[in-house]
Amino acid sequence: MMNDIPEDITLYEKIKTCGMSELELLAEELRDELIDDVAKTGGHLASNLGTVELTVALHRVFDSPKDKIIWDVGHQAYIHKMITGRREQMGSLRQLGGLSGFPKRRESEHDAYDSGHSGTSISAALGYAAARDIKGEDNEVIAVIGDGAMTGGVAFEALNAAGSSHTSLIVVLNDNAMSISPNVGGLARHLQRVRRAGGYLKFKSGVKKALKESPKFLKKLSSARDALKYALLPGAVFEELGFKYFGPVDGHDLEALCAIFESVKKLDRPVLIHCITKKGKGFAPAEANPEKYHGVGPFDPKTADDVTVRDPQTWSEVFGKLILERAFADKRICAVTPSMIEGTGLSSMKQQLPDRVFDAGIAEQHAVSFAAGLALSGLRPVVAVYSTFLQRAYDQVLTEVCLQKLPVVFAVDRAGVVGADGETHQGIYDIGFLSGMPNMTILSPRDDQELASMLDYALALDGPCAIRYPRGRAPRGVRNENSKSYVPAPQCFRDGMDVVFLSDGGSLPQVLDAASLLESRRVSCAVWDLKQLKPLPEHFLSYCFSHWHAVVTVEDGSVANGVGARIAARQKDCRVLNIGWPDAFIEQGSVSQLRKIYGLDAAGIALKTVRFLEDKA
Ligand SMILES: Cc1ncc(C[n+]2csc(CCOP(=O)(O)OP(=O)(O)O)c2C)c(N)n1
Repeated sequence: MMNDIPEDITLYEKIKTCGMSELELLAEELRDELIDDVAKTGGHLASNLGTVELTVALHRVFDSPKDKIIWDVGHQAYIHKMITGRREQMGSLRQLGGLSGFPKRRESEHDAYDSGHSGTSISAALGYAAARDIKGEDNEVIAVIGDGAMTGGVAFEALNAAGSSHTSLIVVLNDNAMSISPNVGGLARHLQRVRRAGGYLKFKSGVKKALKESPKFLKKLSSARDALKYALLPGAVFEELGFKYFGPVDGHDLEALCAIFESVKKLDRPVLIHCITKKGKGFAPAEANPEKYHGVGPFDPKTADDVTVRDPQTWSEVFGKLILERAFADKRICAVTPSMIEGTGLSSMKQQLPDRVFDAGIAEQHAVSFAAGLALSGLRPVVAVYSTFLQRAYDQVLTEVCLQKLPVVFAVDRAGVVGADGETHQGIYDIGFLSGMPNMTILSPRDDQELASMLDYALALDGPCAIRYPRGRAPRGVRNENSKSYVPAPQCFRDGMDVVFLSDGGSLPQVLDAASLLESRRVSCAVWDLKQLKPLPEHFLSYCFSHWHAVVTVEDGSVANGVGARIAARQKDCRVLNIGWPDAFIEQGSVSQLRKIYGLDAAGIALKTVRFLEDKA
């Protein structure tokens, strides 16, 4: 069909040179290929299906890598990867050693900014634009941000700064009305009103009209009635912040997108182009259920059936059931989550007790301060959040929750290495940063029953408590009939003479297997589950240091500032080895592959221990 285009030119060049109807066909071809690729590897399917035309149009009009395209979150940049020379490698997406599921500067000069966490694209773009101005260069800078990501405080901070910067900067707002779940908040409502009003900006003429109107129109506002009318106009909120607003634009109409992008090129001011897209576009199951297809494992593209064996019960599911039961029993209990209702297991509670579940938007800082307010008013908030995203709220946890010793429970999901999402998503820093917070208690359950006991314990505490548990399958434990009287004291799982392992709950299965391996090599190992990682059990540690010559700590977290490092700092005469993830960024791969590479599987732990015991110096 691409009759005018020589076969051997790259996709990138084709996009720049072909006719509009070929461009449309090309977009469809890429969409089909994307579905087949993601069906094999898993990934952020629905978000990428929604940005096919947007991405093709951006590359048609702008000149990457000279022009900088910055993807917010970066989970929607698959088509960008295909266009910029990585089409053949899509089969390796999110695999060990393969393409990242997010933009990575080391992968391509077309990836202007490494991302993974949301809301930062406008700030980074403004930085690029300011540097361009200082250096006297003339490239374009474009931030592509979703309506979900726009709910984060950092995105508002950037809009505030960019709007008054008078510099040339293009923000493309990809509005599909969805975060992972339906988007929330006042801005989402404003955008919804614009969408419902219907009608898309008709390119060229519309752009010219919009450009003419802006300043004069504002001056013309004389009466309160006019001002009110203006406030209801699409994009008024962005105009007030200093952006020239264009939209809404049909985000699947390639011709319209190209025309608008072309028209705003070289405008000497910040502009915002409001594109309306459909999450999951072009794949019926994803259009019907964009939440499910936001992030998927491998599936059959014909039947849409999941082809991976599902974990029988995940930690998130266990937490979801437990919090719902507790909330029914105690009216003070409520859940807060920064846009992770589904991922943290809160969907049932949201359905059954909608008034007691708060989706804060992708706004971790707000979620934590909001929970602080709930706690001060006598409620018992549980903030359900992934370890990696809790990083965003470090200060609120420290200087608001911990300083005021507020009874806020943090259900820290995806703690430890998470796998395919790679560096930006590994939950290996929370032990380190939470340990430095006075008044904080940190708990680490080993199975579903212990999560129940720990949740009850945390809900009864007179201060903040973080319960951290990994991604994936939760082992089944023995039911504790007395869960209300539970105390998280260290528990012995195995006795031995030569060395004692002190483990967190997440590493316990590997540690017990390592102890068995070592036993077969005549190394007699004791294994204790610490359960509580802060405060540390001082008496018990003194006992360990006097009873064994060698202590090995194992944790599913970074060794830098981890629980092991704190234990090692307390010893006097005893040798201590800390095993955990190295003080580095951990790449993508399956959790078992990564455990093997970094010596955190049973064999690796056994080997490190043997070397440590042999090295008596
Ligand atoms: C700080 C932070 N919190 C949470 C997430 C998890 N997350 C990834 S994508 C996403 C939804 C993004 O919605 P939107 O920007 O509208 O993009 P869409 O997927 O709808 O295209 C969320 C909550 C994240 N990446 N970063």
